[in-house]
Amino acid sequence: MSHIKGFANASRLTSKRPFRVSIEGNIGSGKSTCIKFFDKFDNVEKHSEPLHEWRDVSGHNLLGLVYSDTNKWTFPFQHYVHLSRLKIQTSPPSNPNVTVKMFERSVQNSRYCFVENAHRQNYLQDPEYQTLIAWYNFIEKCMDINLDLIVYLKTSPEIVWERMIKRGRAEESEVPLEYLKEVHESYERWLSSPDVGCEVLTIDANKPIDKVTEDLDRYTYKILGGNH
Ligand code: DGT
Repeated sequence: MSHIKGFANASRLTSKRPFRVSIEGNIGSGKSTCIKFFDKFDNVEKHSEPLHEWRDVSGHNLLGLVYSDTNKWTFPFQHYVHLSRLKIQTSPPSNPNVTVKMFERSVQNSRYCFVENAHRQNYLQDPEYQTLIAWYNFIEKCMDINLDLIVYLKTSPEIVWERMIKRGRAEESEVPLEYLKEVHESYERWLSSPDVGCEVLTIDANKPIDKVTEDLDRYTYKILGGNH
């Protein structure tokens, strides 16, 4: 069942910038398909996860490295993810017609989902974790990184694990179900917290894609913040 967990949105500091929507969910939850659904709206600027950048940081495939030796490479990988998300989230709109900016995952996701999980699982040592937090806190203080809405494509780890294996992305070939359970738990903790900072629209993404699309259609007014 889909539902909206909401409260007053105090995060949109300036009416000048576009409405910011982050599409969130576990690996294989269907975030890219969800973003494609909004292709038909000219006023929506869309950003998929910049996997191509993570795969070629001056010749280094950071995504591949993090899965090949998670303890060693999580620290630089999260740094890079953080930087690329920050660029997407805060860059000015590409043209004056843009009133909504939609992106796959957010700076907040990096901080409160993946970094928290990495610390809990000891993929990040405490000094590394504290360094990443210090960066996040500084940026949060100095820049408007606020979100206006999170669309949470909620799934069960078993279902997304099957999808992930089926799509056969090279870097993910050895990712165990256990990891998807960890990421799921981390999402649940973050998005059920009273401090999440914006409304969360939860969509049941275990369902087949046509059913998810029906929900996206039904909630378009909400997802675009009335800008359609
Ligand atoms: P979708 O459409 O929901 O299947 O999403 P995709 O396939 O476009 O993206 P997804 O969720 O599979 O993410 C791409 C890969 O990047 C995946 O292996 C998880 C990884 N990833 C993304 N952000 C982070 C992060 O902050 N930390 C870590 N460790 N991995 C991340």
